[in-house]
Amino acid sequence: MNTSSDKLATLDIVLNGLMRRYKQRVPDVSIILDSMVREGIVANADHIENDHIAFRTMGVPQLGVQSFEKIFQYYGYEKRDHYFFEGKKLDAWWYSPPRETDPRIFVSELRVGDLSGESQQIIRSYTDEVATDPVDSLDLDNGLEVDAFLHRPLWRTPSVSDYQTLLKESEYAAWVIYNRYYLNHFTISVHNLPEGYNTVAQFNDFLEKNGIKLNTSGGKIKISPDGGLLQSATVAEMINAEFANGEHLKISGSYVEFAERKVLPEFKDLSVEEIKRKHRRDGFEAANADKIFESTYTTQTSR
Ligand code: OOG
Ligand code: NI
Repeated sequence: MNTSSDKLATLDIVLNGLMRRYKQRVPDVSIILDSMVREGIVANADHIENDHIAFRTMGVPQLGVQSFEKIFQYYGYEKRDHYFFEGKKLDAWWYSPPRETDPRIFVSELRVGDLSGESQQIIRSYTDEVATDPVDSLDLDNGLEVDAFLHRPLWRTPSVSDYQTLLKESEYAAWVIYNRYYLNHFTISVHNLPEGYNTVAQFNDFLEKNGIKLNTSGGKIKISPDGGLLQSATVAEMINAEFANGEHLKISGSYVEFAERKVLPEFKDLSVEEIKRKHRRDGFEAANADKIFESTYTTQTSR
């Protein structure tokens, strides 16, 4: 019981559950994966490396990152750097995985206390329904229970008017009040793809040829100051969401991201076959992330 191999098997169940539902919610995922197979970029979609996955949370005491992270730390993820987004009122951390083949995890949290009194009151009217940290009562050895938890409502279905009030002050707040712990995105690693597709610039061309709409905030390619991490993202898919009292509204769902991690200067002489994940630029970049968050913002989705 609870050996590390049991935990990894449970982690697989949780990750597979996340990807399954995410594919159902985000039609761009299948469009992209099918196009990659059709064009011969990969023999089959299982060969695609998932660079990282991302979640969003509400920063209130019984929820937020301190609650959410316990799930993945239990399976062997380790907390790494912190990022702060002043304008968007967010904090975020990334977590390195137990196996090289697992995705990194990026978890952000809304600094609820930094919002206006009205928005705080709306958010707390929902989050107060969760009396105690729900992760503490989860059986983390039960992958199906954790999978169910990640996809079950934490609070009542929001009203359209609360959603719209939040949207005006914080698009992130509105996203979380409706979408909760649904996977926000998964990320295709492009650097191990065949020549012609193994840079974000080339992969963006391939995506646009296949009708995929990219996030343009700060330019289509977000580049870290050290030049080692290049990212792009699709614009979130709109979902016809059902709100309280049977009202419907088209809102942002999830999106797909693409990452190119360059080999670090100290490993530049390794042959292609020798290059592993540890030889490439790791972690994230606040300035890139700041623009990627906007994949679900109306400034991008209404373009
Ligand atoms: C996360 C945005 C940041 C990255 O890779 O830097 C990000 C989000 O939209 O929740 O994904
Ligand atoms: Ni990301």
